[in-house]
Amino acid sequence: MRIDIITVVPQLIQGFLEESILGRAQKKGLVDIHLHNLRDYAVRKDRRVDDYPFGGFAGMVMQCEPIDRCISALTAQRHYDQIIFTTPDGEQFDQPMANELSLCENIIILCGHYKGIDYRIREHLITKEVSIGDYVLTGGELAAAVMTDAIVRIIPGVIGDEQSALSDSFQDNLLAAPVYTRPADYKGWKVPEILLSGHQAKIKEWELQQSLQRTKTLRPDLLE
Ligand code: 6GU
Repeated sequence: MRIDIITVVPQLIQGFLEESILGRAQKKGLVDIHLHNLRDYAVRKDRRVDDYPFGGFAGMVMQCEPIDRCISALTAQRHYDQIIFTTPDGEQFDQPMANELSLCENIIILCGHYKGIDYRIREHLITKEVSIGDYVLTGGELAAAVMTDAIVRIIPGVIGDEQSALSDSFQDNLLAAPVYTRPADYKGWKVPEILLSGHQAKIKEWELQQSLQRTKTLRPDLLE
């Protein structure tokens, strides 16, 4: 899978992509992530990519031309399954959307910034508008990082033991059961006896009951 991220602040995402599981996934060739600095596609000498809004509103708006030039340069080279724009008024990102996007061959994520982007880009080039929750961020970079992380970690081979991506909270609409490691007794805080029993069938049953109980208590909406 290939992910192209377009932003005016690539430094915000760069370090995040290079570390840990995402960094290893790229080194292993399981995903190919490219950052594009929108300013490289600026048409003005000062490399600015925004301008005053028509109508006299406050703030600045990202111009059509740099975005169109950047997206066109990419789409001339390969087909993209989705051209995503990050925006607080987009469709809410969730696990099913991450699952669906992880099956794509190529996607573009355009990070929103400033007051917004010229609406004609959204009308003519964007195929999907996504928000990561009901709050406002200064820019779409964190949203792009969140989406990329959630999409890449479920690509087969990215997480060591493939079982673990499937047993996540939300993957089956249930919250995950608690986990423990050594020591079995820490300052008198004890690990549940059943987990030390070695009885795999009973342990599985305990895990499911814990998941159901935690979901019922913490996120009853997931059971509806
Ligand atoms: Cl995708 N962008 C911005 N700027 N704020 C957000 C968001 C996106 N999702 C939630 N808040």
